[in-house]
Order: sequence, then structure tokens, then C-alpha cells
Amino acid sequence: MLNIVLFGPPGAGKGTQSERLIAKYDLVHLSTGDIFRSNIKGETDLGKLAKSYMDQGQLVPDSVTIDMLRSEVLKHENTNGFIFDGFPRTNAQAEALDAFLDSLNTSITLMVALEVEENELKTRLMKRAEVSGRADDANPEVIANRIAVYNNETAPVKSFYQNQNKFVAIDGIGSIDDITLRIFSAIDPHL
Ligand code: B4P
Repeated sequence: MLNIVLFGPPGAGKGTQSERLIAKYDLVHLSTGDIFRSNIKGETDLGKLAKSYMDQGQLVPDSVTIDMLRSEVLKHENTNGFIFDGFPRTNAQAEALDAFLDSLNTSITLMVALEVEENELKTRLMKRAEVSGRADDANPEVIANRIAVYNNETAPVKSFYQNQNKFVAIDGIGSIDDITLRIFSAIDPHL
């Protein structure tokens, strides 16, 4: 199986690039952000809980996120692999994912980390706010908090995969097509 963690700060291009990767490698796309947003839209209990955190730019608690991710993986028995988009976002999530994949006799192949500097992230998210309708994109204070949470809680997850020699950094500035080609070049040797 090919199991890719697509990593990066808010607005780095994870969602955008995921679409290209699932098309090329025929993978299942699991975006924890998308799953939370669809629960918010459906007004489920999970959605109500997630919304209270997401609207502030905070992470949804690990236990909730990990349980949700596990049940989503189990829905896809016969797949070539997964793109984990926006997950793991904490070391506890990374450890839980490793243990869970191990129980399924598989593992993470590679973490692909998109690197984009802060001002560019803010510009992209403010621009997306014009069309996304997302409360967490529209407010500069919430955006700043999401970036701070990324720096404090999520960026350390890089070391988790660096220690396993499964980490590659990709320059996330440039045209969407160019960035896609950079990611393909990083993944192809692992096929
Ligand atoms: P996500 O849905 O993961 O939100 P994101 O990080 O903002 O999205 P993404 O990074 O995919 O956006 P993209 O770059 O594609 O998470 C939202 C919230 O959900 C979190 O804050 C948290 O509360 C919660 N959550 C999610 N996962 C969680 C977890 N594991 N644990 C706990 N909580 C969790 O797009 C950004 C914009 O940039 C787009 O408009 C795009 O068009 C543009 N863009 C992309 N590439 C570009 C390029 N090369 N040049 C210019 N613009 C570009």
C-alpha cells in the first residue's frame, strides 16, 4: 500500500494537492478537516463538537479525531492506499496512526510536508474566505491562532517521521502544477 501523510500549515495547499495525488495514484483521500465540515453541515453531534473548536482555530481533541479517523480507514478495505490530509496534527495522533496501521499490517510510506511562509498563508486564506464561507478563514485573529497552533502543536510531528526516515519537505510556493510535479518526484521512488 502507498500511505502518504500530506502535511503543512493551514493554507499550504494540502487540499489542493490531494486532489492531484488521488487521481495519479488511485488513493483514498481522508481529510479530517473535510470530514469535520461535512459533520458540521449535517448538524451531527460530532459536527457540533468540532465546530466549537474549529471556529476558534483550535484543534479538535485527539480522542475524537483519532476515533473518527480509524472508522473512516476501516470503510476502505481494498484500497491501494490513503492520503492522510490534515492528519496527524499532534504527536499523539501520529503515534495512534502508527499503531493502528500496524494492526492492519501496513504503515506510512512517506510524509510530504509543504513549506510556505506565514504571510503567503495569510494571503491565501483571506482570499479563500471570499468563496469558502468558512468561519475559520474569514477572521484574521482566527487565522493567526491556527498558524500559532500549527507552530506549537503540529510542526513537532515532522520529527516523528524524520526519525523514521520518512520525511520529505517540498517548496509550497509556485504554481499549483509545479508543486504537484515536485510532490510526484518525491513519491515516485517509493512505488
Ligand atoms: P483543514 O481543513 O485541514 O484546513 P486547512 O489546513 O486550512 O486546509 P488546507 O491546508 O487543506 O487548505 P489549502 O492549502 O488546500 O483544517 C481545518 C480545521 O479543522 C483545523 O483548524 C482544526 O480545527 C480542524 N482539524 C482538522 N484536522 C484536525 C486534526 N487532525 N486534529 C484536530 N483538529 C483538526 O488551501 C488554501 C488556499 O490556498 C486555497 O484557496 C487554495 O486555492 C490556495 N492555494 C493552494 N495552493 C496554492 C498555490 N500554490 N499558490 C497560491 N494559492 C494556493
